[in-house]
Amino acid sequence: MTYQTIEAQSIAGSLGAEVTGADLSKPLTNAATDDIQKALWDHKVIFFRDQDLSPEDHLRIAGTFGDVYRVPFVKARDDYPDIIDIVREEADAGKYNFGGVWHSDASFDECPPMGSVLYSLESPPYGGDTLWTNMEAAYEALSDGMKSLLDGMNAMHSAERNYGSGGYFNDDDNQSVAMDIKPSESGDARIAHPVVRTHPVTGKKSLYINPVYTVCFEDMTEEESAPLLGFLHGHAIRPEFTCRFDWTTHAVAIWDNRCTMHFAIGDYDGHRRHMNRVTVAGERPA
Ligand SMILES: O=C(O)CCC(=O)C(=O)O
Ligand SMILES: [Fe+2]
Repeated sequence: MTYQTIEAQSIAGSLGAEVTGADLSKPLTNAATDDIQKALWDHKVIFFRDQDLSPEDHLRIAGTFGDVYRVPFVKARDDYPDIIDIVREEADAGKYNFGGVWHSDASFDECPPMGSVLYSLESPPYGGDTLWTNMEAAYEALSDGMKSLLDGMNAMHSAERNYGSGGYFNDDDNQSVAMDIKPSESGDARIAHPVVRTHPVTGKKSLYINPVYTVCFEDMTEEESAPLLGFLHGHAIRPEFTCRFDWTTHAVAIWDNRCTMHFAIGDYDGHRRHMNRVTVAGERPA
């Protein structure tokens, strides 16, 4: 895969590439914008290091992919309502860790985000890596019988376990020190999405379930759904489908939220980690 203005070096066999040759603090030429988009479709998550971004730069990069998605339940920055601060303080040691479970962002929404642009403002001295997994590769590796079974199924997604009225964040013991996360009754809603979705740009099929927001298959109980969902979740995070990014301060990750899951590793107790995220709106999964 070659590009006119950038180079992309894979960091793992299945997905993820580090991109060089782009200065994201400057408005991008049309050719550079096309290249970066193509690199994202090719690699599903792309990384840039040593980028000195203002909030305006950050918003402009995200804007090349689409409209901003306002993240529910998580309070945005006061000065930039389209940017969320993702912070884990020293005092969050041993508990709170935003994104510390395999998930696809906001799959509980009717139209979940297309992707995100995540920027590191402060990386801990060690740890705090993020993992991504390739849900297209996970789908491809299934047997023909399993593929045709799943092709016709829907699953129910909900924020209920995290942000619902009985969810994790409704417990005072689970509050973040720095982030303001507001559970509400709207978090209890459920929405059906296809278990196998087709990417609107590449036309490729991928698994679209995740262990946080997918509660059951449509028209089945949670108990009935758990064995197959459990198998699929374990299958989807087989190490060969994943990549791992070791953040450095001022690095950027852009991921396609439609064909990946990710996991933020909270293994840096006693240190601070601070990220900014701009989320890009997406379409209804089909
Ligand atoms: O902090 C991270 O590495 C990722 C957290 C997360 O899940 C997200 O920003 O969507
Ligand atoms: Fe996330």
